[in-house]
Amino acid sequence: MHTIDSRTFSRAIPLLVALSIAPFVAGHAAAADYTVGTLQITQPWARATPTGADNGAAYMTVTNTGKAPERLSCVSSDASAKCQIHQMTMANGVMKMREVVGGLQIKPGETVTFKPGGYHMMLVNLKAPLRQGKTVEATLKVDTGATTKVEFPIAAIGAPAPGTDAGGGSMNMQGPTMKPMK
Ligand SMILES: [Cu+2]
Repeated sequence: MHTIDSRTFSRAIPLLVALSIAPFVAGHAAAADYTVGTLQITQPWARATPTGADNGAAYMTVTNTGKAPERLSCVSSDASAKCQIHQMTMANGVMKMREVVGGLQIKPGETVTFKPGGYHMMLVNLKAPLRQGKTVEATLKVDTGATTKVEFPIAAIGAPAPGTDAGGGSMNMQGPTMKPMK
C-alpha cells in the first residue's frame, strides 16, 4: 500500500497564526477561534436556507475575556445585504425576533451562546441561498472599531446545533419564514 499523504492540517499552531491564515482556508469546515477586542468567538455555524428564503441565521459562542463590558455588532456579510444581531423574545405565546440595536453588550467574564431560539445573527436579504457544507462570512465589530471576519460553516436546514442534520423537532422556533420585526 501507498503511504498516506500528509494532507492533515496541524491543529497545534498558535492562535495568532491560526487567525492570520484563517481567511485562506476557505471550505475548511472545522470551527475556528476568533478574537475581536476582548471577545473570543468560538464554534461559528449557520443554517442552510431553502431556495427563495429572504433571511438566514448564523450562530456562535462569544466570551468576554476582558475587564470591561464589550459590545458586539455585525458589520456585513458576503451573503446578504445586511447583517444584524437579533434577539428572540416570547410575547403572548409567540416567538418574535427583533434587532439588538447598537450591538450586544457582553459583560466581563460573560459567555453568550447564539443559538436557534435565542440570539442569532440575521443575514437579511440573502443574495443566494445558504447551502449546507459551504461557509458564509461575516465581519464583526466591537466599539473600539476592531473587526474580525468570521467564517461560519453551514449546517442543514433547520439543524438544531452545528454539525447536525435537519432537526424537525418542536424546538425549531426559527423557521425560514420568520421575518424581522419592525
Ligand atoms: Cu432574526
